[in-house]
Amino acid sequence: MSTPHDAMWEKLNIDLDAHSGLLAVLGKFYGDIYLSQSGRLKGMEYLDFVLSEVHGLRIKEIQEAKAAGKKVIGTFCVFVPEEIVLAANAIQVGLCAGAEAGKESAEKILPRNTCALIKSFVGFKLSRLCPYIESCDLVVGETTCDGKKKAYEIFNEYSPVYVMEIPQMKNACDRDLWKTEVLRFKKKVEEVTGNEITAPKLSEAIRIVNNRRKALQRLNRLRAAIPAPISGRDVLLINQVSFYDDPIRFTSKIDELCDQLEERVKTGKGIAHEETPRFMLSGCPMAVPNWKLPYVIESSGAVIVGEESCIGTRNTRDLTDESGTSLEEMLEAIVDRYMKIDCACFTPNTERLNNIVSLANELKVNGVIHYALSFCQPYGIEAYKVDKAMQKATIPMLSIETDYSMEDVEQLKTRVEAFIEMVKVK
Ligand code: BJ8
Repeated sequence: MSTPHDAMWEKLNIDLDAHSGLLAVLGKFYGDIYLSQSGRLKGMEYLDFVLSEVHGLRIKEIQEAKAAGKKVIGTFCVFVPEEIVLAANAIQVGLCAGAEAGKESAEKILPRNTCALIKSFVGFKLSRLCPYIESCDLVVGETTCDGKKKAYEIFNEYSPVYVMEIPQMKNACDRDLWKTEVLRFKKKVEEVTGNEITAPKLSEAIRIVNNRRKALQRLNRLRAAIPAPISGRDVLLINQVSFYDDPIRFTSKIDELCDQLEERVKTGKGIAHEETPRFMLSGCPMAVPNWKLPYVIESSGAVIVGEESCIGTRNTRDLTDESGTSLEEMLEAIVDRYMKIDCACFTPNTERLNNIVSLANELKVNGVIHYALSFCQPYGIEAYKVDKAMQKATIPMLSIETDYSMEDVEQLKTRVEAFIEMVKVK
């Protein structure tokens, strides 16, 4: 079926037939998982709209910005400092990698036992399915896990990738390395955009990105109410959309939604009964449209009240210090803020264990569901330490390993239902 956006997609070298198949599946999936919910806030209509136009109006807006001279920078990791990109008057988009589409092409060149997120971004590129990737003037990779690091070398044959080196420990020399990388990235962004990053521009960019984090922090505080006033699926969607929507517009929409949420909390109303088991998700990021596990959990009689993940609190918990006035001070603040990220690629990673325990206690959860993508070594192996920390804190934990396929939905449902029964008895 042709759409008003076909000409734009064609210009971006998108495979129109495969792409239309992808959008049809996405639309059906969204209807079943999101639109079927009852008691959603009015403010979620904005998110429904953004998602319905995910490859349409937002791409059109990006193309118009490009025509006016702006550059687009695509990223796969929350380590890439968006403040620097915005300060150079460019647009940053988080490239999603949350679907199986393109898996067959990816498996022709990647080992089958590669994590689904990596197969997804390689598959999207090889199958010409993602208008965001095709809109990028620069794609930024990073040396977090080995799978990503090596996959970027292959991705680079199809589309140039600039790779940032991410430290793996948190000693003084690691901070020095990270500072060097932040400065190298600043130089690269200035080169690509042709715009110099000045102190006033960086200060404004820090404020914009912090404001979005503050709106998401407010959302997280409000959703912690008992009974839960918003579903975990909806909050996950909001976090996912934050990676590619315009940051100023997104922040104002989320602030509006939070006003509605505040009203709901005052009335003591929830989307689930107050006795409903409250779970926190912890682990790998869930990129659009990876909604499988949240759907399984919430359709089994529990509610998700927090996500310890990069598409969740790991990305919104820390603000960049806004007190610096010189460029040097602001860059130091950025270096410090990003060094706080507790990705499982770090060793040791006790910060993450402490953060999970304190978040689980703050949210008054009945249990933590640890989520690792199959073949993800950092999160899969760290699950053992998380489990020990949860035992010490006497918080029940269920460890799940899965991918983007739908084959294990019934099996997941059985395990989640058993976990719900277990926490109810406790
Ligand atoms: S800061 S979590 S966004 S790296 S799931 S590709 S780790 S094998 S995504 Fe991540 Fe940055 Fe860390 Fe966050 Fe590798 Fe694991 Fe796959 Fe992963």
